[in-house]
Amino acid sequence: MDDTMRFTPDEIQVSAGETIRFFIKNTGKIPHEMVIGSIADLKAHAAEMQKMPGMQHAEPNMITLGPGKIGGLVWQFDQAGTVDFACLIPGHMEAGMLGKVKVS
Ligand SMILES: [Cu+2]
Repeated sequence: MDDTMRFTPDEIQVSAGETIRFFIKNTGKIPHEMVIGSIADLKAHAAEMQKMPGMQHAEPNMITLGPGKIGGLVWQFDQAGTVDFACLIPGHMEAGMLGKVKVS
């Protein structure tokens, strides 16, 4: 994750049923997060965060990392299809900070 509002890579291929451990590094100078979900859920969550700046949250589908920090996120992809992920810090997803996991 970096301050150009990008995930690298922003597209990941996995097989249905696989459990993936993501190792994530924030190489930027501001906090970023990775939240896994459908694009509809991500947008709803982003709207909530706009209303409550500085909202603290910790759920199994997400991680927030400060500048220079490294973290992990484990997620099982059960079904074939596309799962989205995004940074829900206000303005980041809108600036393009999102990606896709293609499950086949
Ligand atoms: Cu971000």
